[in-house]
Amino acid sequence: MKTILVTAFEPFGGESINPSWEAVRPLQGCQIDGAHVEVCQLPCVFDTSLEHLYAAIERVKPEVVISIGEAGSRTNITVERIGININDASIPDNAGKKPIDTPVIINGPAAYFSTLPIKSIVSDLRKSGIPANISQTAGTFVCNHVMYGLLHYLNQHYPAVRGGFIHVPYLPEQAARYSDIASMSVEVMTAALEIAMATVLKNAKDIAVTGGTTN
Ligand code: PCA
Repeated sequence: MKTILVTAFEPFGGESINPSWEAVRPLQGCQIDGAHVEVCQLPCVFDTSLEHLYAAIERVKPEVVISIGEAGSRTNITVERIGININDASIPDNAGKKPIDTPVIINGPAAYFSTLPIKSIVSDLRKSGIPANISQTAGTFVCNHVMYGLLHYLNQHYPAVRGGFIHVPYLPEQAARYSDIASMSVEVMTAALEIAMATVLKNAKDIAVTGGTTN
């Protein structure tokens, strides 16, 4: 049986909740189209997050790895296209580290593309009534760090394993502190991740759509 590893983050930046973990937690042990789902929470800390991620990959030996994080300013589910080899933090991580312009991996390539069928995922989410889009940047904080580190590790050690990153927006209770910020319920986020996993399992290759469909 195939196994999908889904990771999410602990709260960060003074928040008491991280929507990525709230959405991922219910998926532990569930089956998606005959595949088994294992979930893992990562610390929001540079380098330590990757140590936890690599340990989970070695423990679970997954066929697919999808990492999830919070992007509070975004309006919908965003499927990341690319992870870049840079750490450039504007706030401290949960260990107080605030790297500026350091590489994720010394002497690593500039970037890695997601190996998930990103446009198929966006297309399937939209068909299911869930707002979604491709994102061209995962930022330069711990989420990009984990996306780049994940894709580097898979490239080096498990080239047949597919991986990528999806950002989720705020939960309604987080957005309620502001006057005009988008949010999404945890149930919709979890459903979106179930759809994304099913899409990955049934699409070895991505669909070729461009323009208004997914951008
Ligand atoms: N979001 C942050 C790090 C952890 C998280 O959930 C980010 O987008 O980098």
